Amino acid sequence: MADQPTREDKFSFGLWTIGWTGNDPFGPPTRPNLDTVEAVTKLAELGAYGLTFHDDDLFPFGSSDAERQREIDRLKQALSDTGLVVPMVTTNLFSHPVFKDGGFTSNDRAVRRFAMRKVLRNIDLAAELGAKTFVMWGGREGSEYDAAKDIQGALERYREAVNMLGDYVTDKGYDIRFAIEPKPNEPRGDILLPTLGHALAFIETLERPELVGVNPEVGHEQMAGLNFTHGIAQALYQGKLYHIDLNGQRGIKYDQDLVFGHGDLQNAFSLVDLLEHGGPAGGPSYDGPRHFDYKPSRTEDYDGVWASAAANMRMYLLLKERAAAFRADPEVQEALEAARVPEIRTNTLNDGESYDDLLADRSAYEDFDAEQYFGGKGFGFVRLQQLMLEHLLGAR
Ligand code: GLT
Ligand code: MN
Ligand code: MN
Repeated sequence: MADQPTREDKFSFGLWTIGWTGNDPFGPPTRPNLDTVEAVTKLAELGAYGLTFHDDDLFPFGSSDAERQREIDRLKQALSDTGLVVPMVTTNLFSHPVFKDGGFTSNDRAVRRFAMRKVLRNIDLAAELGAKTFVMWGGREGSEYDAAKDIQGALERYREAVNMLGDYVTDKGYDIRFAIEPKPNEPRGDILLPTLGHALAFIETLERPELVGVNPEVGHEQMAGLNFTHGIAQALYQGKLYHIDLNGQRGIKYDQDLVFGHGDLQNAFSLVDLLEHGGPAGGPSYDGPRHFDYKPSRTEDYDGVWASAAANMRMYLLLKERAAAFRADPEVQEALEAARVPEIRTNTLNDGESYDDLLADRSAYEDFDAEQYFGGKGFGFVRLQQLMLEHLLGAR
């Protein structure tokens, strides 16, 4: 059975996750507020290594400088008492009414300038606390009505903001990189940079693309019907997986933010396999925080909240153990060979082969028997999938 979580596992939680009190569009909170110090203490006890937060999670919007400092000092004390770290910080540009049409891309220029200032102030705090990643989730950057937003203009303003932030951390000498978190919709009808692919393409238009990567969330890609593991593989391939939000989602519907693995379990398995092993042929794996961005269900009291926090880490460790067993199984290795999975790593052209050489190769075309693929040369992918599921179920 999987081990207990330790600091080396790099599990982190958003203060807004365990601290979510259950208010949703249909009803008020079902739990009282969670104090930051208690959150830190409890997470440390459970084996997490990190806490992340939005500015407004730590000190309410509009706090005086003194109130803000008091909460920062309480957090710092709790961190030094427990050894927990703050690997990532993010800014709330979505809750206060001022951001009802977004922050960086609000049609209202004064709001955009206010959003920039709010983020700059929070970057200073992130640097002070030693955070290395600054997440940007543009939940309100979007629209409900096509005529209401000049999308190309909005993308220009998004770029302007991120470019300015890149200048800021560079000039200040901060060791901080940015991670854009895509989401297709909710709370806006349509959100800008809706998927990982949109975000990766946008990043290449920036002045300092090396400072900006992605923070994909399991459920957000799955809300768009996409395969999260495929997206993460591409982000790793392009060297852009700067952070990750782990949780669970069951199909294309509202953002469920379930415990990791409590949604699409098969995709969670392949994800952990990828993060831990870097894909079937090795390749870049991920060594950053395993960050859980989930919501303890509204049905739970605080015992249930902490049980759900522990469940996220346990699911990850169980899947890691199952994935290792899958990779180590000789029958799986043989099935992978039979399915020709490793062959994708062989160049399609020979070393130095030109298109002229390919055109001259009769075995590639004139003498190639395409008909043998009818009723023959099956790939055996189903057998491989069955073996994977048997490992997932603990049947092997
Ligand atoms: C918000 C959102 C999350 C983001 C957070 C970062 S806040 O709860 O639903 O997916 O990661 O801003
Ligand atoms: Mn979510
Ligand atoms: Mn998230």
